[in-house]
Amino acid sequence: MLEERVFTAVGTSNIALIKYWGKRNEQLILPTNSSISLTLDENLSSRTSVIFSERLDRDSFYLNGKVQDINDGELKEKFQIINRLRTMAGVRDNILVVSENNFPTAAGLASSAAGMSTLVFAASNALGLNLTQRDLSIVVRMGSGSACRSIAGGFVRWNRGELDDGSDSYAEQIFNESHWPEVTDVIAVVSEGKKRISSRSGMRQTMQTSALYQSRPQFAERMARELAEAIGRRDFNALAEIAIRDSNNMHATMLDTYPPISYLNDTSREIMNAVHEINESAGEALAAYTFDAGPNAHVITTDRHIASVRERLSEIDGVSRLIESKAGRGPRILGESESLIDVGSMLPKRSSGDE
Ligand code: 2P0
Repeated sequence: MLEERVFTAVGTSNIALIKYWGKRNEQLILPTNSSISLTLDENLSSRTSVIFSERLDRDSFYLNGKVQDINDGELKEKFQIINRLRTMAGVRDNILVVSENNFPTAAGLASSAAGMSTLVFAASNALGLNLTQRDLSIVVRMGSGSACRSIAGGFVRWNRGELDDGSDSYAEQIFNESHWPEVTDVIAVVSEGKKRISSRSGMRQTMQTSALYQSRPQFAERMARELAEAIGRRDFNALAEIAIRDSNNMHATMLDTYPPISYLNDTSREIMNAVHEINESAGEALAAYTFDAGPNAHVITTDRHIASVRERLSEIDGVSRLIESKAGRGPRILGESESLIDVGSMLPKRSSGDE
C-alpha cells in the first residue's frame, strides 16, 4: 500500500515556435512532425497537489476551486493518464487532484500543457515511479501532446519519432534556460468572442480535409532543424522568420480545413501587421509573433526591445492585457506548506479563491 502523502508540484506552459498540429497515431498521441517550444516561466504556471488514498471512494479533480466532471468528454480521455500511471506503479488507490492556474484558463493560454505536465509530474512522484525525463515526457505525451514539451526548461524539442509504439517520440531539452536569457515572450491577451473548437478535434479535421496539410509535416520538420541551429547561434533574425512562417503555415492549413477553422481575429491580424512594421522600420527583426489555437499573440522579442514592443501592442484595440515571460526551468516539487489539499477532510484547502 502507498504511504498517504500529498505531493505538490509547480509546472509551466510552453509556447511552440514550431507547431504540432496533427497526429499519426491518435491513441498514443504521435505527431506528424517534430516541434520546438520555449518553456515559459512561473508567470504562466499551474500548481497541482495530488494524493492517492484508499480512503477516497472515487477519483476527483478540482481546478481553480471548482470540481470538474472527469467522466465528461475530452477531460475523461485526458484523465486516462492517471490509470496508466496507476498500472505502471501497481497501485489501485483513488486520487484527489487539486490544481490552480495563475493565468486565465479560458483565455486559451495553453493551460492544458501546464496542467497536464504538472499533474503527471506530481502523480508520478507520488506513486514513487522513478521516471527518466525521457520516460516522463512519453507518459505526459499520452495525456496531451503539447504538454510533453513542458517537462524541461529552456528550449525543448519533441521528436516526431519513427516507431509505431511511440518509444522514440519524446521531448528533450535542446538548450537550457540560460542559453539565451534575453529572449522574452510578451503575450498579448486578446478578448475572445465565440467559443473555439478544441485543438484535439481541430487538428483531426485539418488532417482529414486540408489539401495544404499534405506539405506541412515536411515543411515543419525542415523548419525545426533550421530553428534549432538558429537558437544555437542566438540568431534572432532567423528565429523570427522561422517562427512567423511556421505559425502562419499552421494557420493556413486551419483555414484550408473544411469547414474552415479560424482561431485568429482582427486584433490578431493587427498584431501581425504591427510586428512586421516594427521589423521593417528597424531593418532587422526585433520581434516575432506566433499564435496557438486562439487569438492571443505570443510576441517573442529580446530585452532591448521589450518596452517598445509593449508600447506598440498596448495601443492595439482588443488587446486586454500583456503578460511577460522568460524561459522557465521546468516542473519542480514544492514543500508541504504549498499543498492545496487538506488531508483531514480529503478536500481542497479553503483559499481566497473560494469566496
Ligand atoms: C502546439 N497546439 O504545438 C500546438 C500549436 C495548438 C497550436 O499542441 O490532442 O492540446 O491533447 O495532443 O496538445 C494544442 O494541442 O492536443 C497544441 P492533444 P494539444 O502547441
